Amino acid sequence: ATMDIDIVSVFPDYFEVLNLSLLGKAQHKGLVQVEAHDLRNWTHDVHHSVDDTPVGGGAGMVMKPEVWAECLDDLLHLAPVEDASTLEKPETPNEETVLIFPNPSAPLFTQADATELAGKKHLVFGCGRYEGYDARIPEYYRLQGVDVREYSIGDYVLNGGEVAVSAMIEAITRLMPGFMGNHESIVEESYTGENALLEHYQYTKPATWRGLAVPEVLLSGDHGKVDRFRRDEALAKTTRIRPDLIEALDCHALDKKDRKE
Ligand code: 6GU
Repeated sequence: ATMDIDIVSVFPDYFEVLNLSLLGKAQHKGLVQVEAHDLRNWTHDVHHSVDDTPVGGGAGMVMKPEVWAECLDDLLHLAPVEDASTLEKPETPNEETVLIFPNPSAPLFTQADATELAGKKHLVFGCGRYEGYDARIPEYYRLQGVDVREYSIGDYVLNGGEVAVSAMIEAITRLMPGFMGNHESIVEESYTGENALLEHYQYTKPATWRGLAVPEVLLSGDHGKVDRFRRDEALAKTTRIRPDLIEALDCHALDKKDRKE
């Protein structure tokens, strides 16, 4: 299965980084095709303006719906609708394509979202800049039957969606079959599965380095003991730094030995 990713931004050059590293290789292999588009290509005025002042007042600028819609109609192969207020939102949106807007005021993007999106054929990312985008843009495409998502990547504010989109694309594409050589390392990593703990600490050789020793049990060759040690460590570490993940754990995800204290 291959995936097409379109990104719309007023800084399309930012996405040059996606040609590097593993994603660059995946593109070379034909597994993913990523294309970054300049939103200003869809403007008609001499100033190529993409934003305007907020209705109702306030600071900053808001991205205009007209320019975004001309661009997104092209990328989604949709004909413009004159009066979208008459449209009934379809029960089931299109399953192959997802339109995604990074937005600091949206639900958090999680590993579960990345896993789901890794199975899609076509992803379109619309990067907002400045103080945001007109709320009728996602609304309009939902009414057209497009699966529209808005995601934040964390509780902090970035200048625009570009960094958030590259983070989401990396999280999604690395889960595509054939993207990574080593599938085990995906199965075992943090946030995956019904048992979402932080990963245990990792060590490599030498066994003692600058006076600091690797935990003895890891050198024992006893796989049962090693598994138990790593599990206990992951539980303790998660309790300490991400108690919210422990709260969210399905109690069936804990084994009998986990419960002892
Ligand atoms: Cl998705 N966008 C922006 N501008 N800031 C963010 C974010 C997104 N997620 C966290 N901060």
